[in-house]
Amino acid sequence: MTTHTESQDTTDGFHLVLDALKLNGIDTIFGLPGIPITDLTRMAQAEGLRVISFRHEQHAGNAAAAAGFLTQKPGICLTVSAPGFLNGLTALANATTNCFPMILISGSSEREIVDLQQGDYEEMDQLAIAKPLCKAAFRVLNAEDIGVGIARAIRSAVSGRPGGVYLDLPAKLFAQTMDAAAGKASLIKVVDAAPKQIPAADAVQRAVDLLKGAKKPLILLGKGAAYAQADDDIRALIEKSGIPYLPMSMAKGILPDTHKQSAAAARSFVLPEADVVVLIGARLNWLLSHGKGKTWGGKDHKAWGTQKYIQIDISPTEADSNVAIDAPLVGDIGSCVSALLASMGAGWAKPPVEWTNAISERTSKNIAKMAETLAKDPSPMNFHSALAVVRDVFKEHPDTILVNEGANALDFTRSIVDMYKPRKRLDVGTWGIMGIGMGFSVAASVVTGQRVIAVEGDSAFGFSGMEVETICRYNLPVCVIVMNNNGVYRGTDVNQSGGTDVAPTVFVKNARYDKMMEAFGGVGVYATTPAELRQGIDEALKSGKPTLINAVIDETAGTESGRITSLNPATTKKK
Ligand code: FYN
Ligand code: ADP
Ligand code: MG
Repeated sequence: MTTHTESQDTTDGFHLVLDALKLNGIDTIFGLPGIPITDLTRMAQAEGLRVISFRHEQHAGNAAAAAGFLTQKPGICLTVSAPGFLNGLTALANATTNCFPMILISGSSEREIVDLQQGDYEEMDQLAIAKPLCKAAFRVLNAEDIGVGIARAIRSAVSGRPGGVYLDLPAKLFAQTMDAAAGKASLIKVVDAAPKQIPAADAVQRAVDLLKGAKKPLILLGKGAAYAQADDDIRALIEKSGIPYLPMSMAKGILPDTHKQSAAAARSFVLPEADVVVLIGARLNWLLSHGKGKTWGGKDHKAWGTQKYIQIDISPTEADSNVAIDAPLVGDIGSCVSALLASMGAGWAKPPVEWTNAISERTSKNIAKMAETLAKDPSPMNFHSALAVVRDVFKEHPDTILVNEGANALDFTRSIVDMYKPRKRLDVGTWGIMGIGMGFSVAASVVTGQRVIAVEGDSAFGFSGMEVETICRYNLPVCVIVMNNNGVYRGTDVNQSGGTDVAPTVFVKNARYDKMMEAFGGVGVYATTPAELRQGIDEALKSGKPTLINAVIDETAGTESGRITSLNPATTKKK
């Protein structure tokens, strides 16, 4: 390890980077040591930062992204040059897509050699590669600019629409020295990193006027609404207005999913029927069928083309990205929602009971149907009977954080497992990415101190499975449930050529994922019944020990691509 041998009056790049992070309230770094940042990780730990070291940079990056979502502070991911940087880049791009604030800091090799392409160790023009995939990218070449570099990275990550920022730190920078007092003076403590953005009064009035005339209003809550931490005002808006609401997956729990105004169980009814839709931190992207097509009633529907939208978003260019937005409300969600509340005034008329009763009727019917399915106890266990257990656990332990990925494991969990508190559900987000499981779980337990349950498809788990070692190493209270149905989507596919290789979607049958956790000192549980699953979860929650429950699911259970089968291109060739 490089020791700080210079006189006390001198500092260096290593220390300036750490001091700048600490000055700005950063207390945790997710990363993976190696050239040229190994010493930086050691020194960070020595200087009192928590360093969570991973087995692959992508998971460190995902952890940083989840930390950013949960705390509104940029999560930091630290990697080595070229390959390590590229491994982290997927997480950075995903964070940007999801509007999660994070900073990927990568060491890089010498500019002089990189720019002349002379073949340096891990040579790559990382800055140029990162740029199109993130919100902002910066490189610091001189120690005296480290303060500015970190300040710009922090502001870029959290202000306006949050996102991923890349910070390139060439190896030479770390060893540069400068006078300690001048170094200290060069650091910047960022003031008001994510300034409030107050919506214009006329925009608020336009929205209120539109809402006033609505016969079938609907509020759509997205994960931007969860990120904003404006829970009380959002709840007040919904309850005061009496408007039914539909949460996107990571907005579940802003209000408890059991709230009587939740229209979650009547999704396919409310979307085409609503006349005024209020989007709060939700984009009209593929997850909402771009505001068009069958989900919204299709061209034959009586409401087609007559629906009006109010969109609350911090990004002024989000409006009209898919359909015309009649009343855009640009600002931070907290400010916009409280402005709406204030403008609605006293005596706001609740929506017509024909509308709310019709929703309640559908909701009750679907919930009753779901209850019937969940009450069944088939052998072998299927997604429903396993998730009925998880549903009960969350009801009893609402502070637990749920991490969720897979196809069927994702889709079933989303509609079966109710969330009761905000920001307790972390999932595959805007891209439907696989591989966030263990990184998100690590971050969630590290930054909140809460227990985490990760419901993972067996395929999804494979992307980050090696990080169970990380979970064990830091002794984190994470309980991973692998929904094991022997394959991608399910385990019954056959090789259409008749050859000896198994089909591309099929895994080793009856794989013992539980033994992976045992290999590193955690608890492995093999569960074939809901009772065994329940017992495994209860013990994990009680002990807080790293646990992996291999939940053996019927291998015929599961649909290809879960609920998004329609996104598979149709073959033009007759089978
Ligand atoms: C929801 N529903 C319920 C409940 N909650 N029924 C009973 N009780 C409860 N609590 C109903 C709801 O009304 C829907 O029925 C159905 O259950 C599913 O609800 P969901 O999940 O909200 O709706 P849907 O149609 O699946 O949402 C579309 C979507 C979603 C695109 C937003 O599928 C999604 O987030 N998908 C992410 C997929 C993904 O990223 N996959 C990873 C890649 S997998 P109906 O109203 O009858 O429709 C690679 O292959
Ligand atoms: P979901 O997938 O859950 O619908 P999206 O990720 O599509 O959510 O949408 C989140 C939206 O929230 C983005 O358009 C983003 O600009 C917006 N957003 C994020 N944070 C804030 C905030 N603090 N205030 C206002 N809008 C925000
Ligand atoms: Mg599977």
